[in-house]
Amino acid sequence: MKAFILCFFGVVLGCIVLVNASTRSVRFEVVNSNHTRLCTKKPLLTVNGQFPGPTIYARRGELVTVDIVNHSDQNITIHWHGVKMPRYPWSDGTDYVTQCPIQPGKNFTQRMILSDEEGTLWWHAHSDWSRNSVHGAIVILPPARETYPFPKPHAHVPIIIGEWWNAKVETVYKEFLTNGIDPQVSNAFLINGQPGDLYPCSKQDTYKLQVEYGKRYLIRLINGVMDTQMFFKIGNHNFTVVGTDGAYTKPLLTDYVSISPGQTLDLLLEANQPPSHYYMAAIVFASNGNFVKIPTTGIIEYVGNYTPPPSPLLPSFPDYNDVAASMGFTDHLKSLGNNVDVPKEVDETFFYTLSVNRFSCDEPSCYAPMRLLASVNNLTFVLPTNVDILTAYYKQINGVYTTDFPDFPPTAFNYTVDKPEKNERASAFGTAVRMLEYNTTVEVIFQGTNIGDGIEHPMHLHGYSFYVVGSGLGNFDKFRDPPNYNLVDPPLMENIAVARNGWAAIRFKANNPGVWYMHCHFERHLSWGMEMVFIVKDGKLPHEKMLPPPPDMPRCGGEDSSPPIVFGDPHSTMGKREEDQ
Ligand SMILES: *[C@@H]1O[C@H](CO)[C@@H](O)[C@H](O)[C@H]1NC(C)=O
Ligand SMILES: *[C@@H]1O[C@H](CO)[C@@H](O)[C@H](O)[C@H]1NC(C)=O
Ligand SMILES: *[C@@H]1O[C@H](CO)[C@@H](O)[C@H](O)[C@H]1NC(C)=O
Ligand SMILES: *[C@@H]1O[C@H](CO)[C@@H](O)[C@H](O)[C@H]1NC(C)=O
Ligand SMILES: *[C@@H]1O[C@H](CO)[C@@H](O)[C@H](O)[C@H]1NC(C)=O
Ligand SMILES: *[C@@H]1O[C@H](CO)[C@@H](O)[C@H](O)[C@H]1NC(C)=O
Ligand SMILES: *[C@@H]1O[C@H](CO)[C@@H](O)[C@H](O)[C@H]1NC(C)=O
Ligand SMILES: CC(=O)N[C@H]1CO[C@H](CO)[C@@H](O)[C@@H]1O
Ligand SMILES: [Cu+2]
Repeated sequence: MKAFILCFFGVVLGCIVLVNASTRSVRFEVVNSNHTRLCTKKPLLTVNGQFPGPTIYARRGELVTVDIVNHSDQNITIHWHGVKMPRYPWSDGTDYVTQCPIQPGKNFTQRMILSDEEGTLWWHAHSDWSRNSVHGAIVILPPARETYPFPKPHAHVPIIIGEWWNAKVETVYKEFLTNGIDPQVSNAFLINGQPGDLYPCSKQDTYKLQVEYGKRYLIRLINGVMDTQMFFKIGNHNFTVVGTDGAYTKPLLTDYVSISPGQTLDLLLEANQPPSHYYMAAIVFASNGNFVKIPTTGIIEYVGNYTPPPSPLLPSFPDYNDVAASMGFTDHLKSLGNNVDVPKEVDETFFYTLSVNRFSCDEPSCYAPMRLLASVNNLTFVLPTNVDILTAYYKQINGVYTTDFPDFPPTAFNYTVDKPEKNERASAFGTAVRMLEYNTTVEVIFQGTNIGDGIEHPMHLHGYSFYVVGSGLGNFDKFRDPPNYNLVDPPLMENIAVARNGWAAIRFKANNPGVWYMHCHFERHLSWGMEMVFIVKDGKLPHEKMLPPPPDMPRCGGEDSSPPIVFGDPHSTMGKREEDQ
């Protein structure tokens, strides 16, 4: 198909012309299916019964329509992580931000609109913690007559690092909400759904990749775990990083990577070692906290006749809390080209502090006197409950959100001081957005704080890729740091892991109108409120405006009136006994 015009619901202004593009169609049936790992059988929420879920293959610029049918007993939303969805936030799949959830027995047809993304992205559930098992890879190939900016791979190999709890994740999540502290630690990490043979009872549950000597493989690595960054290595093989987050990078030869939840990496692997079997393995990186430290392994098996050693050699990893190794890798990522279109001047500069807070509750309805929360600029985000922010914006429903999200923290202090005042650990509550005029150039400086003992924060923005122009440890210094920004070949990403008690600066041009979530991709921090929303207004020209919603948008009751939404009341969603919900 050479060219066609795609019209959304017959509205003339809602047409986009796709040249040399085609449409693909996929069906996702959300079901509960039984799966056994570590000798423990349990029901998992999955797409089509698969864990990990199906890989979507497409070419750059294509449209993929996905019919999502919810056969499960849970509310669900599906997000296309890293897909910018130009002018069409309606299919971004974030519950209570861009849509109401797809309820049991309902369906929703989502349009995954690819534009300039090429490489690896992924899709995952955004509701509660179901992304633990509801996820899969998105492989975006170049258009038919284009080539890769590196030698052509023989095969594409999606590798998803995942996580397994022996308990039902729904139960872990409920306990976490009730107890108000860190969740129960998971029992295993997984490579393509399998723990690998270093875990008990898992010899048969090991992912195997067969390779032919002399061939080249493009590993499309995705970190789908819930709460930690990961190191990944391959025994006896170095490899070349050629992309991250759906954009190509300068080739980077390395023997390990660090990858944060949400992030993807494209790794070119040459099968050029003596035919044998070798481990690929991933192990947790976390500067703080308690996590299972057994590596998850898969096996790379050369085809042919040879006598392999009884067990592959396990690659040696950096220490699980080696901050320098993790940051050192990420700092080496650069855009493929030079003089990229990073904004050289910015219209708006925001300084966002990221904190883990404490909420003291002494009312009779409180379950615990003290619980953990999280905030951006001291604001703990509270999701609306019976209408989503996008619908409220589009239909001008008042009282759902406020537009006063702060550009700076309410008070300046030494963010990374060793022992911040305990009584400074409280945060405020709100459903506040930051409005942006169309085409505004934006810089956001994320500042990790040591309130609540400091930890990494992998920050993710919907609707955009951003350039990571700078990062460092300690407090950001507005005089010392900006002159050192990389404005030549900064990496284009949608996730950036802000180091423990460190900072990162990103830039983007707000040219995608819509309602876009920005949040920490550690699931526990997201649940605790470490998130905010940008609303990017329409431009003047027709192609600068948001498209209208599809007719089958899921609803949850508050669309047609101005419901009384309670602000600043954490009890409405958190910290209650189950029987009170
Ligand atoms: C899962 O296993 C349980 C217990 O063995 C069984 O009752 C249930 O029907 C199974 N569910 C599915 C979807 O197969
Ligand atoms: C979605 O639900 C509607 C209404 O129940 C039904 O008519 C339609 O066939 C369903 N579509 C899919 C893809 O299942
Ligand atoms: C991988 O790179 C390291 C240095 O980064 C080097 O010491 C090692 O020999 C290389 N291994 C292979 C198999 O090329
Ligand atoms: C902030 O605290 C850190 C850690 O105690 C210290 O190294 C740094 O000098 C302090 N910065 C300022 C500006 O006081
Ligand atoms: C955050 O907000 C809470 C509640 O308004 C307040 O008690 C606390 O002092 C604030 N903390 C900072 C660091 O501004
Ligand atoms: C937005 O920027 C683009 C290119 O940078 C320009 O062509 C367009 O006129 C701008 N639109 C508005 C409304 O400023
Ligand atoms: C599912 O979503 C609907 C609509 O928002 C909501 O009323 C209901 O409480 C949700 N159910 C659960 C179990 O969260
Ligand atoms: C249409 C459909 O799939 N409905 C299912 C929704 O989920 C409930 C609970 O699992 C099932 O009983 C329905 O069959
Ligand atoms: Cu975080």
